[in-house]
Amino acid sequence: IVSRQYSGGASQSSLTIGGNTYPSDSWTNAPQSIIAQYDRRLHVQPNHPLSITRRLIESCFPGFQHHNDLPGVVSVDQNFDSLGFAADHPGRARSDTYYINKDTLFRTHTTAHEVEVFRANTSNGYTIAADVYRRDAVDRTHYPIFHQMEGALTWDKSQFESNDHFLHQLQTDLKNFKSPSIEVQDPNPPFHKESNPLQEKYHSAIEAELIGAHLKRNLENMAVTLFREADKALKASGQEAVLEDKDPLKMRWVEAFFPHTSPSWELEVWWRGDWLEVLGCGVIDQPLLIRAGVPTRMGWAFGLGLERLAMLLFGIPDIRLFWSKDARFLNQFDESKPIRRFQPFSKYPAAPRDVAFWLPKAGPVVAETPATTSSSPSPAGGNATEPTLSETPTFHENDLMEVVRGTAGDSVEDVTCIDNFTHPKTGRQSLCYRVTYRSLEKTLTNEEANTMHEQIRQELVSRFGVELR
Ligand code: FA5
Ligand code: MG
Repeated sequence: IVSRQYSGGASQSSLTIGGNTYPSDSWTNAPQSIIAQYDRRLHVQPNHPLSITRRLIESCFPGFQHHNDLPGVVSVDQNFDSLGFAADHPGRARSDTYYINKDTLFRTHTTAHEVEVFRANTSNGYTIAADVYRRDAVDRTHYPIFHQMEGALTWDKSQFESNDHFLHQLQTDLKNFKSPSIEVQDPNPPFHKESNPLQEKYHSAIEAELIGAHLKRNLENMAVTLFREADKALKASGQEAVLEDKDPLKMRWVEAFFPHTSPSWELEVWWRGDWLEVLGCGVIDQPLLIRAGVPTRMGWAFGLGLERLAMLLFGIPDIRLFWSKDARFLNQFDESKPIRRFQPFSKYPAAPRDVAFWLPKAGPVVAETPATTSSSPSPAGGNATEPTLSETPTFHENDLMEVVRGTAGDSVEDVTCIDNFTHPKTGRQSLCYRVTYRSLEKTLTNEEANTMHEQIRQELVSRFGVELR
């Protein structure tokens, strides 16, 4: 029953992205603002904070092969089907994913490349760093393009089956893996074997246990490396360090679900008074490895967000800064030196403007509940809606975010729903959003903010048939 969704203005019959041309169709929703930023490749720009963070993580996995050049336009098969995403998995929804056409999209995670990299199987372990794309909220921690880093390690099953020495060695390694500087709450937490099975059909209990433990100890080690660097940078800038030398770094494992791993976990780290989700991981789904043509391999994989870690390492307060070409930003980072805290340049004044409107009466309303989208957890976060074409435009909160980004770009710091009201008699729904305009590079005049805001209001009317209040 979902209807025609916002196409981002892509009304042409084809799209040209990175030198390739793709036919568009009724699934196309990738806007020019995204296409224009394709191929900035921030994660490999020398001295860029995302590149520095990537290299620091790579250094935690010696001997791994590092893939940093895999192109961001992938097939639906690569991004979803080959990873075991169900046909009705919400991550596939057009409200959450940028489609180029029904078969082609901007990858929503680096996992899109797992099958091809396992197929090539040139080494036991690898990382993949790349730009990923998700339709999402507008605020200081969300940007429609961000960067992920994937890591995976596999063994041949025969190593487990026929080699007592190998097993013994692995067990001993794991036992000795106790870093004195961390405190892991519940290093091997219980999980639900029904929803997060041990893959008994493929893995013996000891194999599953060893792979899971090896995964967790390696990632704990990586987290220690990263957070110690963050702490050193804090101390060097004269700020109060977060970790005391003798205090352990606190972490915990939380059960998670991914179609491409089982069992799965998320690692959270206690940082400045809060639990911070750092990554998702798990034992690789064996059917995925079978599809990749390496049925005798088994192992673990993880995926993390580079911005999240870079913001924490360098103290970068707004995710838009990573895209800045301003020398006052770029000149602060030097990959040949220890990490230093970012020194914010002057903050320009904010210009908040509200927009309130009635949604059109006809058609179901696909809108997220106010102010909850910022925690949208996975490529899966969102509404499971199977798009079929009809004449009624449907409104999803991410469509508004897209109108704002398409019109005002990086001049908007935040968009928050401040009122959501359904008229008791007519049943009509009214929404009010506060759009906070603030450039990172200059003071916006009242007139500039007004002009952008008026454009956004008119777009909402023409795209979705809303009635402005
Ligand atoms: C995934 O994308 C899985 N493919 C990760 C994975 C890989 C699991 C391999 C198992 C094996 P998720 O959507 O949670 O999961 O994203 C992974 C990480 O990316 C998060 O832990 C977070 O660090 C980061 N991340 C996710 N969404 C955002 C966002 N909007 N902005 C910044 N970072 C984000
Ligand atoms: Mg997650």
